[in-house]
Amino acid sequence: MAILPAIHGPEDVKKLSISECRTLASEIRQTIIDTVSRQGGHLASNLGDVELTIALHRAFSSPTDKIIFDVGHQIYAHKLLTGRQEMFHTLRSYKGMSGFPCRAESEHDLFDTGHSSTAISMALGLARARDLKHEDYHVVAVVGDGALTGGMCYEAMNDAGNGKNRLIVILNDNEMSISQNVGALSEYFKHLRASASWYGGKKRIKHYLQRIPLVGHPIANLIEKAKNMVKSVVTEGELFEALGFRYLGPFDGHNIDEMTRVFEEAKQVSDTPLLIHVITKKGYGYDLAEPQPEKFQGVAPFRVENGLKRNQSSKESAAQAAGRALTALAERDERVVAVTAAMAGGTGLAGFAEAYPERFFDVGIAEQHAVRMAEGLARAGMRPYFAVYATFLQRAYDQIVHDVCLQNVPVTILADHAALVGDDGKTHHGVLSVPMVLNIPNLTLLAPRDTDDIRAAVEASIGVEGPCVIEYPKDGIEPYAKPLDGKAPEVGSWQTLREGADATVLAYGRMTKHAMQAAQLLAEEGIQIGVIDAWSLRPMDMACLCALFDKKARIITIEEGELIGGFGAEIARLCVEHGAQEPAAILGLPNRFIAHGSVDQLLEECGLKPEQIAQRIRLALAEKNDG
Ligand SMILES: Cc1ncc(C[n+]2csc(CCOP(=O)(O)OP(=O)(O)O)c2C)c(N)n1
Repeated sequence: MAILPAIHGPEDVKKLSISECRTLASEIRQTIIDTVSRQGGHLASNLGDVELTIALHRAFSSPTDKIIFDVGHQIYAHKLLTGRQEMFHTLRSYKGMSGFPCRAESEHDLFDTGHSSTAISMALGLARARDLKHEDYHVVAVVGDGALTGGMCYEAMNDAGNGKNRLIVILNDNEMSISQNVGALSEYFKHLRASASWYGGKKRIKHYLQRIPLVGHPIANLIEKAKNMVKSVVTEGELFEALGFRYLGPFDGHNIDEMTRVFEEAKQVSDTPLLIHVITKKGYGYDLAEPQPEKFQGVAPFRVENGLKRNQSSKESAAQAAGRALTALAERDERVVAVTAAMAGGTGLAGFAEAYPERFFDVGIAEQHAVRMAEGLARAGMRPYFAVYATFLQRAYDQIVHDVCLQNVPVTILADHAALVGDDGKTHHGVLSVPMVLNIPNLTLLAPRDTDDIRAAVEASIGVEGPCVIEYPKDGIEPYAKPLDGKAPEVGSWQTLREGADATVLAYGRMTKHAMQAAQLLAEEGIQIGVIDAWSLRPMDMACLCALFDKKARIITIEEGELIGGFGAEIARLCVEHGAQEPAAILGLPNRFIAHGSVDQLLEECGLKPEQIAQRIRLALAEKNDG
């Protein structure tokens, strides 16, 4: 390592020669591969934008100029160039560096982000504020071609193109979302890349840029030339031009020199928003990732020499269990169709897509559209299943309420990555999904406790003639307990896993297991705790609940979700409604954004490990006894 250690901030990048920049790029790439192979993380995207990031920091002056990376999963090079090398080895670990932009870490990260397709809106807001305040800096949004399948980008461009605010959008086009990018737009980008002007235009732009001295020319003249150059060279960007952007490109996103010059040139254009199209290769520079970048999108720690996971596990994940159950359901029922918003692999739908390609729809990063489109499918007699991470489902709240529940159509949502997700941190925890949907009329909400019950919930959902959400944490929890009555799970019916005279825990999802473990610990000291798996969160098992009320059972609720508006809060409300004794304790997650770390570490921080639960129950019962 020669150059990277001497980079303490963007100003050091500006001092480098072009050949030093190339060396820097390979050092950064090596650092990223080494670190991600130990810590896990988003590898392929981060290898793809190293040169782009260097060029950005050469041409622009962060933090005065505002550089906003859409999603934010691709900012490792940015972190390494903005004074965070020393903590880079702690990437995604508890109390270590976040894998996403994080304001607390650096003034060069403007927002804490992790969700897609928001950067252009943010950038436009900044640009408008800048212009209103008569300030002078550049605002740059870096957006991937995958993120550009998200509708918010077009809302923002439509708005931006209407005005004259100076704004630069850089389209980082690698032909990939997580997997192959989808939709008509990806075809359009293909056309832009393949067009003759990609080569011809590139040469002419280069020639043009070389001819124009950046210093000493009247700016107006320069701008006029830039305008003409763009008009004469590029006719293919008409989509962006129609939205009011001036289109430049496409350019080679691994050519630091060319990109720097294009960005310098772009800085001179002050009367219109610009879209600069650069082409990069996902996984660039790591021979295992280049041919199969989707395998190296979000990776667990792996061995650099062969790309294999360091901890091989044959355990079935929750997504796999759900995906397999859905494929089995589709075999029996031709109405079953599957929908994903660019997350087929992550949500376990790859097998379904292979088995039933014509009944599988990848809609791009478009959760709102996915839900509304699923409603259309359901209205016309199909049984759509939309598999999505719980955190991204937040996008589609109104579609769930207005388009699905109000119409009362049978759309089922498989909300994976519910509860705490671990190292992706605060933008990715799915801890709001229960409060988000628990109160929506007509909705059935199921939260199975293990992989067998995920299967059972998917099976049961076909019998639900209305909207249904099935939510589960990402880690596959192997079956560990049977209901005392031996009955299979049924919607609206809770399962008693353990009897106990001193108190009864109502829990769902992963917390059911922790409750069982806590009950075991307490049993060893003579405290008898019953555990009920309240997996059918809506409809609740009112017969079971009223029986608890009648026998004046001391109820304790436990959930790995936000407490305000959550399951425990609803049980407390029902206690009041039924004139029953209030719960002895309502345990769950605190009302704050929880950072990254292993799920275990985060649960410990929130007091939800089995030993901690046991202690909290001990205290709650002691207090009630004293009272
Ligand atoms: C609203 C939302 N849905 C889904 C995701 C999951 N996700 C993270 S990155 C990504 C692909 C982004 O593709 P692109 O913008 O082209 O960036 P690349 O990884 O190819 O560099 C997806 C689908 C997300 N972050 N936000």
